[in-house]
Amino acid sequence: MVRTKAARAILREAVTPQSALTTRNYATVSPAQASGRMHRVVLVGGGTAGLSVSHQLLRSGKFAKDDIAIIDPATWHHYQPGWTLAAGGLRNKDEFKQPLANLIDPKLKFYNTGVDSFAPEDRTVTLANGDKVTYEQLVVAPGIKTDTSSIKGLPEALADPHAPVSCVYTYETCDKVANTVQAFKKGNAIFTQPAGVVKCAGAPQKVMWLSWDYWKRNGLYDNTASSPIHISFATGLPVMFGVPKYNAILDALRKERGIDGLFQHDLVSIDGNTVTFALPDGSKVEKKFDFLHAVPKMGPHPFIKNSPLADETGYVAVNTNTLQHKKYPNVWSLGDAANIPTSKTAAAITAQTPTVVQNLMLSMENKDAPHVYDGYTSCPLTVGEKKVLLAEFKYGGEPKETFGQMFGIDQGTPRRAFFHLKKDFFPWVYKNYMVKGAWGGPKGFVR
Ligand code: UQ1
Repeated sequence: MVRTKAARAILREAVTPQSALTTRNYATVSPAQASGRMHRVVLVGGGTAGLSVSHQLLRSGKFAKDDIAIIDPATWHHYQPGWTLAAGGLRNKDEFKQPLANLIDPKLKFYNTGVDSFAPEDRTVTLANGDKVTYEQLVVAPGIKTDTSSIKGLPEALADPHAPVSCVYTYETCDKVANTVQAFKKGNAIFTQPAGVVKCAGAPQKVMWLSWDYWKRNGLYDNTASSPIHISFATGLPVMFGVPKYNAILDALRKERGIDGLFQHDLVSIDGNTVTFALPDGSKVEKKFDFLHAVPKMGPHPFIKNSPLADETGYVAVNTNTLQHKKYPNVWSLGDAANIPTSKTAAAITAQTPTVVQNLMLSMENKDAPHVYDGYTSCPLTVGEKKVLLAEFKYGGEPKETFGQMFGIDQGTPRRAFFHLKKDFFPWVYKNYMVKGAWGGPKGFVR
């Protein structure tokens, strides 16, 4: 049966529960309809979450060309977990970079531009160029912003090729980590982690462990105070890691390796070779450094924070189990921008994607049997010596170990096999399967 696009839209309208949200009058054609900028599903963000969800929706076979649209201003898509490997000198950062347009199936409409604002009552997104796009279902997954200017002096220090200051969290600076590590021979090395939200909360210490490994292999560090290099981990948090099981192991490793723990030290500024930390009692403390790995504050993009979709934290207000918006039932959010109390990682996206995909489709069919996300996330912690501690946990900081369940092994023990998963398998499966909607994380390949 041949149906026109308009007829399909009207049919859909009749069967879509969200049609009750807004009564649309087909006698008055909106600018979005007139220009064809009307889609069944609109995704804001073509990152790990946006690509996984859009391609899994497409794989369901229930969507026609241009039914689904992605809005993203980026030219490049980066596999950010790869940046730790670049920082450790294990891989080249350009191996993890691809043109975003190449990763988007031609059946998806791609708006290669930013979002200006959301009008959820009208089911409309206004693009940066003023165009309006309407949707039946909206998926919000634009990630978060790494704000190097949140630390006074950091942007200048990062840009100065002679300053021994680097940061794993940006494409521009992740390889500077390896360069400065390799050039460093003697003095005080400080690795920081801010108080507050960061993506992949283990990355600041992964960089430290990989640097430790390099200096140790090169005879510059022997886990004692007599080494030419002295290492400190200065974190805004009271612990090494938020999950008690893994924290105990990592803190023991820190002590065994002679690394100073400066807890509840929140980096605020860099001036020459002096860093200033804020302490919980409101006082400040200064430290001298000869090498610095600095991690800035991160937070929601202003167009999310200032939108009707955000709660008071600035993140998208969703039910933490169904990932459905608390106020607008045809809006969903996953990934770094969603207000869900779990660690922000690509592994988390593997578990959040089926929840959004299944619940969104059920909602379109007016069915109600929600798929539940349990907070699963993972942090493959490179601890040096070609070993990885594969932390996997869910809401409440409770371990949920894939290989523990399968083979009865304890993932708290750093292992070589996990190092190869992190260094070789995950980048490969991400590039060849996950961005195409064909990888389900611990559940394996998607049919
Ligand atoms: C995963 O699926 C994944 O995506 C490719 C990662 O890369 C960032 C991971 O770090 C992890 C841990 C997973 C989860 C998969 C398994 C098999 C534990």
